[in-house]
Amino acid sequence: MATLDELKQQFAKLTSDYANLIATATSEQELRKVFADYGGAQGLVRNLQKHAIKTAAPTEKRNVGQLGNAAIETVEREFSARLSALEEAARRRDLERSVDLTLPGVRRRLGHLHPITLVRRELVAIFAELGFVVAVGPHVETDFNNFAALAMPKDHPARDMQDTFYVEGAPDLVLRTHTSPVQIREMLAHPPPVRIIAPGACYRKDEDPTHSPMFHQIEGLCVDEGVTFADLKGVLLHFVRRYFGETHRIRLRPSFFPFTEPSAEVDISCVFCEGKGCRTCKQSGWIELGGAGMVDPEVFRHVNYDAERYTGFAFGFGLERMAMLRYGIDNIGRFFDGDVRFAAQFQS
Ligand code: 2U9
Repeated sequence: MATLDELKQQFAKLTSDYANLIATATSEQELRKVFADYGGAQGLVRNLQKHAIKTAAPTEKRNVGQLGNAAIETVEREFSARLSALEEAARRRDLERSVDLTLPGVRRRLGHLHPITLVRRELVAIFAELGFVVAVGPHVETDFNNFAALAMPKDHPARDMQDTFYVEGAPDLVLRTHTSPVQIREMLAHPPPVRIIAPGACYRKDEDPTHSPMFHQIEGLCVDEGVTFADLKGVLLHFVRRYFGETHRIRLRPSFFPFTEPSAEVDISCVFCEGKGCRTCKQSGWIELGGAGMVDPEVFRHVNYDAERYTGFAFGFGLERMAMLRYGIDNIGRFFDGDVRFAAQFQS
């Protein structure tokens, strides 16, 4: 049996070895291993304490136990202190290698609105000032809404003018070839007066520098008692002046559409040469913008409107064409190839 002094020295030797080991431990894992070896339930300090108590004289057991407890307390206190020091060092290392808080932040790149969206919003705002309300409809339409109600029955030659996408296995369904079916839906749902503007995507089997199989139109329709061709001219002129500038003029040339009578092509004074004559307008001073006309009474019959009492005008523009003229874009494909550098140029 060792004396109390000898035991004191043995505990002191263990805690001193322990202190040296934890001072050189460089990771939490290493530190915990040293702690377990000395201060753990099966560690050197506790084993010595257990053995000393077992072999001590009954009157010494209490003193021997206290010596062991003091050594264990030292081991635990030094473990906590060293653990905090290691954590603090790791935090400081992290801070040093991460962000320099004095540097300016990285500016996030924002997305851009597509030029077609910009044009659509601007046109809708101009027509809203004149009391036109936006109407929308599905892109997959019935034969009736897309053709028949617009005075284009099955055998009508006008259907050959449009190369239509049909829905496979559903001969009565098509991808709408214009936004006119939106107006048909609106008239079937509401009695006159109506004053609506229908912007949206349309589909035709066309593809070249000025045509895309998916494109966008904006069509307007105004039906009431006493609506005249003069009202149509006034609305078109107001729109052109607001959108392209006060100095622009319009010209209406006789044309034909199955759903309007009379019908007209709408030209504007050339946006590039202001009507003087240039390559784009082929020296004519005029550029074609879209079509317009008075709604054919045949259309009114299909939507159960009284064609004796009501008259109406309608017009249609291509949004891509409008954007090409406004921004000087020469190829319609640019709108659809998804290049953000293209869209970024038109942000207002
Ligand atoms: C109803 C009745 C009549 C809409 C009209 C046009 C003339 C027209 C196209 C020209 C090429 C648009 O730019 S484009 O893609 N449109 O020429 N559209 S009158 O007439 C309607 C519409 C709806 C019920």
